[in-house]
Amino acid sequence: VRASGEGVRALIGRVFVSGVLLLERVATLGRVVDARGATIDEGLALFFAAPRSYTGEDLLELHVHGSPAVVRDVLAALLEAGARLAGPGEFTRRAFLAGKLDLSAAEAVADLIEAEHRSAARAAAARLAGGVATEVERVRAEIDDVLEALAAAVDFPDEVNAPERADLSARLAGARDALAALAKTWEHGRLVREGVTVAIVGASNAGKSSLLNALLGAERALVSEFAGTTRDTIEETLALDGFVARIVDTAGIRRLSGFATGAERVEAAGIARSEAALAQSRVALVVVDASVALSADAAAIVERTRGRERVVLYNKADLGRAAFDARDPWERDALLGSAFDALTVTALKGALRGVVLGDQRIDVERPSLASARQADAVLEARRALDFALQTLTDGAPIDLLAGDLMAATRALGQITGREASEALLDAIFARFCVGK
Ligand SMILES: Nc1nc2c(ncn2[C@@H]2O[C@H](COP(=O)(O)OP(=O)(O)O)[C@@H](O)[C@H]2O)c(=O)[nH]1
Ligand SMILES: [Mg+2]
Repeated sequence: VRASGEGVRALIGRVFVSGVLLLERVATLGRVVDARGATIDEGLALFFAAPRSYTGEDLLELHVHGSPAVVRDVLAALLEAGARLAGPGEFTRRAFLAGKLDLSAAEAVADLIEAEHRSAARAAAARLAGGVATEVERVRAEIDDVLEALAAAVDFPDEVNAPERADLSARLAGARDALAALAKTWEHGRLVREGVTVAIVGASNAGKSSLLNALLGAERALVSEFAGTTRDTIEETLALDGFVARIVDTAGIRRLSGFATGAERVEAAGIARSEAALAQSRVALVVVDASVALSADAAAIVERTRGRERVVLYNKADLGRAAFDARDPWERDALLGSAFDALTVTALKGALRGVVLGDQRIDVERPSLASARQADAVLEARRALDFALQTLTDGAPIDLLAGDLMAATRALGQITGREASEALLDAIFARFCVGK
């Protein structure tokens, strides 16, 4: 439980009792007490004096036993002693206001808390180290330099030579390209953070559930020789060298006749969920039984997923390859293999990576933009630079550049928080949970 702000020193006297003096930055054993002095718990107190704390303010941490009841009582004691509950992200917000973090680092804190996956955590940590802010500030400084040169030439036309147009163009184009590169990291960053949803679809009994299990290396989904074993969708997370795939196993999709029996109605509900999973996924992993002639249901799914991002696996190659050999010329890149074969599973992971990444390399250590807000700001700055560059090519007077260049620096300032509005801060810190 932590408390931050001016009243912290007074709070300590009311809620923490120890035989020894509570020194700054020294874990001290004692008792946490309520307003009547009754002991709630024994624990450690840590005091950080301003400005050397996370928030930049006086900050107290009470380390108590993890039972929710104890924590609740400790909170109650602090409230009674004069504290109030923090808003979501308020600690980090105060850290930002005290100049401890820039805004992109504060967002990285939120991502770090949310990061489910190691590579996502690494990317968040890289951003926390200030990579994005450094790059943005570099570009901003470059534009500021150009602005200064322009201002000097406009204010003192007799003493200062007007900057060379070619030189201005080169500098602004450099800044624009740096922003374009930064914008590209947004797409990558989103892959790392949010992952990609992959729906395993196909006719029943094609081996979809077997494939999910093989991909995960664990028996997650029920497999049987009876068609219709999978009724509901099952979702699991798979790390694929650089990004996370959320793999959804679905019930087999087939056309049902008009008059449905009770069992078929249950099946129809399962099929509806499969359809929804397919519609919501980015990538379709289509599984076809290769060992027998292509069924109408299998053909329909292959047909329907053509043109979207997908991987087609003709499965059960150990039993035969009739359907694979009879496949459409469109499906030249389909895979032939078996869910029981490790090489097939490796090839499949490679194919999924290929579909999602193409030949891009994801470097999770590279700082990347972390939010649509940051991406928008970069885009806005880039557009302003494009206008400025156009002005230069058109041969218009160079004092016309200033407006666009100022717009560009303003947009970039929103990323590091130099120009952040109160409303923007509210929106960002609302993402945090209370206590962070
Ligand atoms: N021989 C062989 N059998 C397989 C293969 N993949 C799945 N099966 C079997 O096919 C049946 C249906 O598999 P299942 O994964 O439940 O299919 P689903 O209905 O598409 O989920 C089970 O008996 C599996 O053991 C394979 O590559 N080779
Ligand atoms: Mg299944």
